[in-house]
Amino acid sequence: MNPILSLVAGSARLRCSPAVALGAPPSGGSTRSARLRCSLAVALVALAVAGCGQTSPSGGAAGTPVRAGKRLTIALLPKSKGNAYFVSCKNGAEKAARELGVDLVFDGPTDPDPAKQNEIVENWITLGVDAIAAACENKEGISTALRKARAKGVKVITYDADSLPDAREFFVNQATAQGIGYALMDEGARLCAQEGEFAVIIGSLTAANQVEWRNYIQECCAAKYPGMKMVAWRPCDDFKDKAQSECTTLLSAYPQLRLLISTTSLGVPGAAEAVKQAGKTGKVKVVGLGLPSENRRYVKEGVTDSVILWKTEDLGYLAVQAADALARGALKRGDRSFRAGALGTFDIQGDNIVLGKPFIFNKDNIDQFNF
Ligand code: RAM
Repeated sequence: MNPILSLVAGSARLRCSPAVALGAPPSGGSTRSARLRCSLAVALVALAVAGCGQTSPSGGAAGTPVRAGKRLTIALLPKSKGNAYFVSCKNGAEKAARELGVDLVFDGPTDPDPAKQNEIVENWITLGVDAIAAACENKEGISTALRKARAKGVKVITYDADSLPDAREFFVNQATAQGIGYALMDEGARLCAQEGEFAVIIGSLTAANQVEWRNYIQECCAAKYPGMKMVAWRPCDDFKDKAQSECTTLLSAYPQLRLLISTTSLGVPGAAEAVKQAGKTGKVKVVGLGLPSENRRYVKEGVTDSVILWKTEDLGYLAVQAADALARGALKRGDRSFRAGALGTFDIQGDNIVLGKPFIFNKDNIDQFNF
């Protein structure tokens, strides 16, 4: 019997969502052609799995697919399991696991904690999972454990936030770092009529995604908005309360501040609460990467003007699809595209499988989204 806790019943009814076009708003509905694509994808997956049972090489050493015919276990590591962003990724991951007939294990630190992430990976190596998909709180810190997993034959991908490149096979990236940084800066500049000082809240200093996004915000500002200046940036370590207190301090230290940008989802409601409590609603604009559900209230009150994000369920879905394909030998370095079940086909840029462009939610459309 598989010793690993299975969180997902493989026989659950299949539910498919339409393919997400790059740059198109995340869609919740279903179309006839999407259903057709979905059925075909499911049939192809079934055929691939059946074929795999007859022809795949056995063994699990690094570089070879896992034992043929075996039910796979895929482990999904969030930065923290209490973060609604990763809960939403998990929902999509469960859907992919159901469709693929794999067991999904979801575990992570309760709060962001890189040491705890390492412990969990070590545990998964001992348990013998087939693949790990990790969102890395500390890029360098987790890489040793992920390399060890690979050496033991576990297939490793990262999603959301990358490790060092040699610690994983692919990075399932939500959008290009430049696309995200520029989208945040462009939206912030638009809200301030391209004038004034702004500050940035990031997650942790060691998270690759956060630091890269902040760098692109700065690059975009220098290239396109001479009237704007980043006067400060602070980490909040993915705690909403810390983001709020950092923003409260920034608001009094920089009385001319016109804009707060948060690159972490926890920071956006934190920044909004600080602005609201300081009585600066409308005077200091708030924009960031946030979930519609966590920001709806502030968007409706006019504290936060817009939040930007990708469809987080799709990110979890894509991560599990990629981990499964890698474990079955159906995805290899050098591939130029990847078919991810009901979501359709994605480009592979180098070793990045890219989900698509971020989307902007504002008071006119935020009620259409429930994640
Ligand atoms: C936080 C995390 C995550 C990031 C989102 C936008 O939840 O830091 O890595 O992608 O924000």
